Amino acid sequence: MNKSNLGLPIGTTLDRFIKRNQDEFPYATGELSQLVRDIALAGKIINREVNQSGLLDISGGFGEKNVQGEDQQKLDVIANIRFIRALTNGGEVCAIVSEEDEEVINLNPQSRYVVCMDPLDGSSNIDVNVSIGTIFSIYRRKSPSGGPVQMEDILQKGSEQVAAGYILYGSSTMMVYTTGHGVHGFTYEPSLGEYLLSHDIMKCPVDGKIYSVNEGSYNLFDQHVMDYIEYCRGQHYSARYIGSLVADFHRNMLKGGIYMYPKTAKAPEGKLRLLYECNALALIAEQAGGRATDGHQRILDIEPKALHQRSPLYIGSKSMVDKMESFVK
Ligand code: AHM
Ligand code: MG
Repeated sequence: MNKSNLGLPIGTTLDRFIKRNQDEFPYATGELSQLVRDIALAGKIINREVNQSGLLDISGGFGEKNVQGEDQQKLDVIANIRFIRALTNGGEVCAIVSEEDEEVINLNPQSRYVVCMDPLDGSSNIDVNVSIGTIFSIYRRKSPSGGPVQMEDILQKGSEQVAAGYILYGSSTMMVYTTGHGVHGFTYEPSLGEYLLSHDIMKCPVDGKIYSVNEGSYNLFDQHVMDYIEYCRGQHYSARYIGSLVADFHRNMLKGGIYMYPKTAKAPEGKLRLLYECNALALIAEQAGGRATDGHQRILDIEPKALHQRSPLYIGSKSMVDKMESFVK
């Protein structure tokens, strides 16, 4: 049987993996590992609903707009409800920041952890049976537990994350997470109802030949971004863009590539949200040996000023991100 680098065989359940690696979880009181289990459970429920989205009356628009003024899909809303419920029942979280909610959601004030999440990202792909994902970041609150959650608990830099990850609803469903000790990937086995270790120590190739960007917006990008895209074309790199951040990121992490969402003339801060889209993937990228920047600064060093703050994002293989940055200078 294949053994993982941590000494656990490929196929080990997520639960057992977490128990055996309890010392990977900072503060090791069991609360954080329980929280990761709660998120994994919510992911199973979302997975079930995503898989039925062509059958049940849950795809299509919800008829409402979210805080960003974007149309909400029914599954966006459903995923948000499922996650909030799982984290409420779990009791390990004092506050949630969600893409779908304008304000902070306050939960158990006795708890020590804050979760920032995009319950279902890439939602424009739901109705067309294309991969989508959940993204989550976990922070330890700074103010004492028991009291009200403060903005300093919420607006922490990405470098303060104690754990982060994503669940990809793709050709199979996978949960990928880090607690700052490497990146581990688990594939969901639906007949068992378990996530099984499939990718133990995930490493992003240092270099790659894939670039992922919405080239339809080419004329709206800054000159240096256009120049870098020209460079990629000149190198005969492959263009691969799903329009689901988790899926594009995951492919590039496995195969070597760069994902870019630059600022544009229409979106001067970029489109993606720092707290619940960029930071989690930036931590995963770095833990896998890759890089993530806004073009000027490491994503994980950005001081957030607002819940739904946006940031440009360049993320993936280290040498490709380095090269892109050399065009900025
Ligand atoms: P969402 O949170 O509304 O789903 O938007 C985020 C998504 C990313 O998953 C994806 O990479 C990007 O938006 C695609 O945007 P565009 O259609 O502008 O290329
Ligand atoms: Mg999103």
